[in-house]
This record gives sequence, C-alpha cells and structure tokens, in this order.
Amino acid sequence: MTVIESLLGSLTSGEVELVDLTAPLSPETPVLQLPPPFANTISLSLEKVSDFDDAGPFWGWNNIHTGEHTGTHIDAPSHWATGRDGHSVDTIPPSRLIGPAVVLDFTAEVAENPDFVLEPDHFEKFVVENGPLPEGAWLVFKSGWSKYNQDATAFANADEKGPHTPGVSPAGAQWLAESPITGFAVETVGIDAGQAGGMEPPFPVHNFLLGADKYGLTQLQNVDRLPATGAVIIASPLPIVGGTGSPTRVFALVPA
Ligand code: 23J
Ligand code: MN
Repeated sequence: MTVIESLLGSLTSGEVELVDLTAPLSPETPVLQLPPPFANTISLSLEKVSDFDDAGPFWGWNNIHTGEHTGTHIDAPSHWATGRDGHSVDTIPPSRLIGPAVVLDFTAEVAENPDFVLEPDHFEKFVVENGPLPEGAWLVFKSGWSKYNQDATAFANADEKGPHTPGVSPAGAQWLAESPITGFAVETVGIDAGQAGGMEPPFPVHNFLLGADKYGLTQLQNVDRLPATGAVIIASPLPIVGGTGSPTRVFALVPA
C-alpha cells in the first residue's frame, strides 16, 4: 500500500479526521479597524452578476469585493516594512504551506486577561515539556477567542484605548522569529495583540516574523479540535500576484 492509499484509507475509516479551521466568510465577518489616520480594508461583499434571470437565465454568479486581510487569512512577508522585498502571497513555496501543528493553550490566561501576551518563558516552558518545535511548524496560539467570531463588537473588544485582544510581547515575537517555525496562527483578527500598536517596535509579531520570512494565519476556529502535537495544518491562500495576504482555507489533518 502506498502512503497516499494509507492516508485515504485513514480518512475513510475516520482514523484521520479533516478539520476545517476556517471561519465563514461573509459581510458580517469581523475585519480589523485601525484608528485614524490609518486607512482600513473593506469587508467582503458580493455583487450580483446574474441570479437565474435575464443577465444569466441558467446561472448565478457574483463579483467579490474584499480586502486581502479579511477573515481567516494569511499574512505574507511583503505585508510588512521589514519584509517588503520578501515573498508576496503568490511566491510563497507551497511546501511551506503545509506543516506540523504545535498548539499552545492559553485559554485560561486569556479568559482572565484579554490583553495577555506570550513571552519567551511561555515558549521555553512548552519546549521543555513537549520537545523542540519542529522545522516548518505552524505554531497555533489557542486563546479561545474564536467564540466571539459571530459578534464583531465582542471580537474587537475595544474601548477608548483601542482593542483588547491577546498576542505576543516584543521579546516573544523575536523568539518566534528565531525559531524553526513556518508561521504563527491565531484565533484573533490579527497576529498581533490588540494593544500592539503601542509596543516597541509597533506590531512586533508582524515586524519580526514577517521580516524573518515567516507567515501569519488569523481568525482560526475549531482549534479546540487540535491535539497539542500530532496534527498537520494545510493553508491554501489564493496566489494573488503581488498580494500581501489572502483569505485562506485552512485545514488540519487530525489523528482520531
Ligand atoms: C496592518 C496594520 C496592523 C495590523 C494588521 C494590518 C493586521 O492585523 C493584518 O491583518 O495584517 S494588526
Ligand atoms: Mn493580515
């Protein structure tokens, strides 16, 4: 039996489960709201071209309007000043879009403090307990935040000081950039904390990770169906030529 036959058999038997980590993409999908003077991207909208009518009697189809960074999406290195000469989303090697999932569960800490940030100590402790991060891993920050996916106000959790959502400290971001991971995956609207605009450097995960030719994945859901180690993540962005990111379908292969 080939490995592919074996995999297909495991998917059929249920020994390996395909888990969709992608949030539904609609006009209601929460998108990042940066404060003035910064410009924001648009939400998804569908523009009807035909709907089994005079414009197309036997077919329905739409034009889509959206920002690159809407919903579950990937951040390519070229999204950030530190990676601007690096890979755009179309030139990311496909082999780097699939990799072992390593899940760090800080649901309890985030429930206590929405501004919780990961520090190097958190990563070091995980490595001591679970072994080194594998080359090409997708490191998943399990925060529980996807429970707010259907409620844009709760998802943003903003007050007069801006959004309050979990993330990574500057030192933690530097640690990740020097690690063997391929990317950092989160349940929140972006790979940085809500308060990361005031950090030094601003938006440290974007700064260090994208500058190190690594990627971000945002707005994942169903991460509670992933084991700490042992699953595989496959991210499928559109190859938008010159794009800085793309809405992305993200699957995990999970052993039963
Ligand atoms: C631009 C500026 C700040 C942030 C972001 C974009 C994102 O979250 C993103 O989707 O890349 S925090
Ligand atoms: Mn983004």
